[in-house]
Amino acid sequence: MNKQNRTPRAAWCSVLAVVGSVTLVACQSRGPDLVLEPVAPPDKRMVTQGQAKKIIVPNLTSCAHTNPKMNLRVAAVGQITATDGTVLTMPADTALQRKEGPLSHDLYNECNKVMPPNSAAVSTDKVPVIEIDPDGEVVTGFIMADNYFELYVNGRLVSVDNTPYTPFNSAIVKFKVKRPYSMAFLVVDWDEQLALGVENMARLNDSWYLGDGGLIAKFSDGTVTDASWKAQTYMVGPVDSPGDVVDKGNLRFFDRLGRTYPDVKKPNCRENCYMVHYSQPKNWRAKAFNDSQWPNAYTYTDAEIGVTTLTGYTRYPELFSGAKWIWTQNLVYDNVMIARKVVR
Ligand SMILES: [Ca+2]
Ligand SMILES: [Ca+2]
Repeated sequence: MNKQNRTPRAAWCSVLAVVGSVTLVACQSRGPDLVLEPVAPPDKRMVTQGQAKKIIVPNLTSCAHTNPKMNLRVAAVGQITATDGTVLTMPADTALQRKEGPLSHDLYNECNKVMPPNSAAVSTDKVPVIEIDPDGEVVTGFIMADNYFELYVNGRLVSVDNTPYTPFNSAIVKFKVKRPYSMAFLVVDWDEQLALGVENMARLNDSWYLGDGGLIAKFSDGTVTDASWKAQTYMVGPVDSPGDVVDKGNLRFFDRLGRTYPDVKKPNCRENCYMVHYSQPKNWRAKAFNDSQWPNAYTYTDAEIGVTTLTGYTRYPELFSGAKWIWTQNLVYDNVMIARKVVR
């Protein structure tokens, strides 16, 4: 066992009673040491060109209540073959499509007419508790992802975003767990022109709009999304040339055309654009997955995220206070992100 892979055992003690000259002390361990796996081999880099034409799911969104004013868009799933022959699912292979795991409990969702007017009107009573450790503490979390998230705690799937694209929704999750524990999010910036990362943005009268991502979450045990999280990108583009995306070990860079709105520019390639993909490590969901070589998350302001249409967030400032929006290096050109945190 590599000593560097171990985290020190922590404990805190409290005085129960003093009887004469004897002091009774109770100590509680913060849980067993977390032994990390060896660093995984490098992710395989793959390249696609153009739009995914093969559609395998016409629309993953099921919206019970619709109205003409809603920002309701089609969340299709497609396939495209990379230049090395790998068949890739676009925009991502998700638990929602595989029908795995518990669907998210709504904090705010126009599709289900769950729209509490403010934080005081939000109830967490009916949120089911996913039990990971029977003797753990119940942690309640508020989550908003642009656009889709799935959350694993200690490798166990605890919440699958029930609305993968739009309307923008937010969720409440509860799980019972002991420290140290891991959280791992897969987050997808969905789009219509699959494998190009291009949206049909009717609101802006732009059918070739580059969407951007974002994840914010706050948990009752004090854990919040911030720069202490790890965040890795798995899909970068659209780019004029695959060589525009530069790898340095586990760091992936593309910032030539900007990182956030309003300064982002579009590439010239249109339907011939390339997308650079990376294979996800087999065990990224696991508690002991070694993310030490991953970059830390970048934090983004409300203005950079563009929260004006994210009512499921802006209506509940108290529920998200102290948490930061996170993503990888490029809020626009990085389209699929895995974010991880070990809570000690
Ligand atoms: Ca969503
Ligand atoms: Ca994007």
